[in-house]
Amino acid sequence: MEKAIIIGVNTISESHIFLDEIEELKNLCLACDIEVIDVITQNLNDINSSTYVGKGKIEEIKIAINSLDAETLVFNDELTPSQINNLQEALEIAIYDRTFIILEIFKRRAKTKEALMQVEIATLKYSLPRLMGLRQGLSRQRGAGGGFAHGRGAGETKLELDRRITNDRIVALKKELEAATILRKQQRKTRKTNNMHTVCLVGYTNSGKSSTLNALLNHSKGIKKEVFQKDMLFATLETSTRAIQTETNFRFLVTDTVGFVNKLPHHLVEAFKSTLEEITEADLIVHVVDATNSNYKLQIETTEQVLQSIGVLNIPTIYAFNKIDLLDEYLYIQPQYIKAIRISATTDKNIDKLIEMIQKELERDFIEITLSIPYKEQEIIEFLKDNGYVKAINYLETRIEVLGKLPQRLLSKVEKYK
Ligand SMILES: Nc1nc2c(ncn2[C@@H]2O[C@H](COP(=O)(O)OP(=O)(O)OP(=O)(O)O)[C@@H](O)[C@H]2O)c(=O)[nH]1
Ligand SMILES: [Mg+2]
Repeated sequence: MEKAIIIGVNTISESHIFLDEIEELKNLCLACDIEVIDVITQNLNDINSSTYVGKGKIEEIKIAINSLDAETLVFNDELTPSQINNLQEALEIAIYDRTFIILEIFKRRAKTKEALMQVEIATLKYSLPRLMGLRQGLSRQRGAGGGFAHGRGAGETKLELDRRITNDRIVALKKELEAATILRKQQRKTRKTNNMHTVCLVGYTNSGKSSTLNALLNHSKGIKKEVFQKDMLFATLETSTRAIQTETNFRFLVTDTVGFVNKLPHHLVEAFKSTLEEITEADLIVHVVDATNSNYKLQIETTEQVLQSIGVLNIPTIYAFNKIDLLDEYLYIQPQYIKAIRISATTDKNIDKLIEMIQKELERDFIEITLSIPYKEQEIIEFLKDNGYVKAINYLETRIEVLGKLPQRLLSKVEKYK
């Protein structure tokens, strides 16, 4: 593993948040096979615009690099191109920042063509203004830092060429991605015309979104294809949608989405917009929270900020405080989380209640009806299934009696069978 020192500037007054952020960065590093051998921090009112840390700190870092045999530095914030250049000049070592690490993890996790394209666009956009600094870093650091593909060689003309190639590649990728986006939109439209309600699972990375979807599937009738869940950051990069059918035949779709993280690179959010767009069209959001994390409130805020930035507004939200099996004490939930539930996706605790809550939310405008349908008009039952749901069917001698629910706006369509 590559040996690295983390460098962080603490500009926040609440220092425990800063320390947790560093802890998180360590995990992010680990996810790209980087071993953190030391952490050097500095308290400053503002980040130094030319060298990130203060001048004096540079000397301390130099000594640490030499005495610990560090191969790279990982900075806790996104560095500007000039900061990278200046630091490279002063320290002569490969330099990564938080953004680069997150991009690298996404790159390693991406499997579908769409995700691969999205990550590549984000990475290229991030490296475009930084080609110079990153190139120096890697050419001086031959061998170490391999695996991170950036331009090699030196010289102005080569740099210009790299810039042009990068730009062309971004344009080509965007075009290709657009085609994939159109397909995704069409799929969503089909679902909409089927009138199935969609629920989106959102939340901080590793909070248990995929596990929650699997737990919901466990309570569902019919086909069950589980999604990938794992104790690692950004296990899910692709959204996947599953249909859930409850005991009472209520059906809805649940979409598992990519997790968020503190300081999620804006290029990534931008590149994943087409994937994340799905959330903007959800009827209901289930915000999965890792209740065992001491910073869960901050994680909720981070998630909500990202949601806002992609245009998710005013969608009813249920907060699912997950992993309560690991808590010794009863979890107190602040009243600001109006609709909330304590769950455990792995022990199945309260998953049935969560389904009830989801159903209640989605059914807000549903009215219960009893219909008496002649046998020759039984296709109306399909209509009922597609647009609402059927709780019970009773086949009588001349007619079919159906108990079900339908959205208020569609009641007129079945008026004559009432
Ligand atoms: N003890 C316990 N562990 C859980 C619970 N829910 C999820 N986990 C574990 O938490 C880890 C992350 O779960 P995932 O479902 O993959 O989390 P995610 O939110 O989908 O994560 P990303 O896709 O990486 O954003 C896994 O190791 C799960 O087994 C729970 O209720 N209790
Ligand atoms: Mg997941």
